[in-house]
Amino acid sequence: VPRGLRLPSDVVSDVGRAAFLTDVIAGLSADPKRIPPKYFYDERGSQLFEAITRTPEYYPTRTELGILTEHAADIARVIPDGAAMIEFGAGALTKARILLAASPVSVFVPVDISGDFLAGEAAKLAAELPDLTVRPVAADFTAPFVLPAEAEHRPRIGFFPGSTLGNYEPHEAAAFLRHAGQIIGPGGRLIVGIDLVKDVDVLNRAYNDASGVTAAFNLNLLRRINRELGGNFDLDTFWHRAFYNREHHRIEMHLASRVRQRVRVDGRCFDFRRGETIHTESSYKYTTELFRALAAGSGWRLAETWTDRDGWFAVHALVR
Ligand code: AVI
Repeated sequence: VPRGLRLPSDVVSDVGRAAFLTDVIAGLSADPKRIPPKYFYDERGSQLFEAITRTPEYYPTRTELGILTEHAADIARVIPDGAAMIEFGAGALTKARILLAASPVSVFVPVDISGDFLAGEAAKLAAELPDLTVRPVAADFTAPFVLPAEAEHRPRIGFFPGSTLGNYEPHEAAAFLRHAGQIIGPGGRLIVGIDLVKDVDVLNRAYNDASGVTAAFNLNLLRRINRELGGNFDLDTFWHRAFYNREHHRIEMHLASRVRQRVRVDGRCFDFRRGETIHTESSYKYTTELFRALAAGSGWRLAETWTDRDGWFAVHALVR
């Protein structure tokens, strides 16, 4: 590449850095301090999240996989023949694979921001299921995006597993459900996986695993700020704090300062009191009734729910 010629990917990463910097500066200037959880997922953060899903304490991923496997045929019954399925934030397609193998879906549209990874996973899936048309879309699924022509003029079904909706503030979750409704259209369906309210000890353990992977995942955010935004966070002076907040029915993750200190990011100073935290994530838990109300307020009717034997996780079918 000639010097001075900038690749589109460089421009994209500049835009990404600018948004990250803006959000970090605004979040560290706020009281209480906070940083949006979407910034956890750089390459190392994504690997650490995968590692979390394999810890004995973190039940959501394996519980949801169990529900999808056990009830695939029942879930498939809410999917009309010849439907186009749109998965929001698709990743490795492990969960969609289970439903697609059991259902009458003709066109599958996985949507994810990391286009290269998605293209590889989509090609593997297309080879496994030759009767299925797979059309990946590399886009931010929270913003409007263009559906491939093959998904037009078909009944549409959305798929949003992983309790990702739980990482949104309730008003954001409602906005997302309305946005998904617009993409899926009248008469469409949406299958959502969401973590349930449960015993507080089970919840607290899931976000405080004994091997410290969740702590490393949380602290990696500071490492990322140091590397990408020229921060000087000393990781040894912060600790991972996660607890269930009953009033808001959410797990909160924080990074707490062990000492009184001043930190610099991109030339700006931020003061921390001893014990002061940055709120890095909320993970909302919904009873079925709470979720029914959220859906109803966003233009959806809760039609069916599948759970595991312990009632720890739910897969809901919503109808517009
Ligand atoms: C991705 N998301 C649903 C996870 C959760 O449980 O809220 C992220 C996570 N944070 C800590 N552990 C897992």
